[in-house]
Amino acid sequence: MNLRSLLSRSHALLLPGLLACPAAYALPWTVQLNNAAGKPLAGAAVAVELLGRASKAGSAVKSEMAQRERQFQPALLIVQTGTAVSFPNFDVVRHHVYSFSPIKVIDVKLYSGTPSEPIVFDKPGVATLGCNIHDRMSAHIVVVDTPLFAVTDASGSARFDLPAGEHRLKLWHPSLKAQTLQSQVLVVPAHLPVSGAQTSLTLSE
Ligand SMILES: [Cu+2]
Repeated sequence: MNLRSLLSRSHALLLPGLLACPAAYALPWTVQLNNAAGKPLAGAAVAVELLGRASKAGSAVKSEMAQRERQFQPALLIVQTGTAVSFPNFDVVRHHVYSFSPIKVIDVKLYSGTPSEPIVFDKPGVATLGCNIHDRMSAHIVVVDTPLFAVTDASGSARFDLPAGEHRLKLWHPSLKAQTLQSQVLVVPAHLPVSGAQTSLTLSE
């Protein structure tokens, strides 16, 4: 047998083994969130720390919390710990953005355009933003120790591609009074249907 046929034979032998053991592959996993009344919970922050391990963003990671038509956009921003967030003001009026939250105290006095220095969110948790000029302006920045995060859609779901393992799921929604994320174990088994799987959870105080 020459080398070529040996290789193709071993590939043919290996391939079924790989297909039967998909643990090394990330597969679709849906997190479905409901509120205490059993209704889909849209606009919730969902993050997955792979194998429960925290990971911080590199120094080049950036994000943005804009102000348009006297509102923060988005109302809920999720970033990985270490992300530099800029606060561009697209309105003709000036804003004065503040946060008294323990993870990040902010006081960007009256400004137009984009403040030159972004703000680095270096601790995990939730920061509540307001504007000193426009009382109804409010937004949250959720800071998580993982690059795997999403906001739940109108059906209350967030989708991830996850490898097998015991991961940590972090959850938060503005309706929660606590400014800390809820945390629980998420076990993705080694053998999954290729179509993936779903976890349904209720998020309440
Ligand atoms: Cu304002």
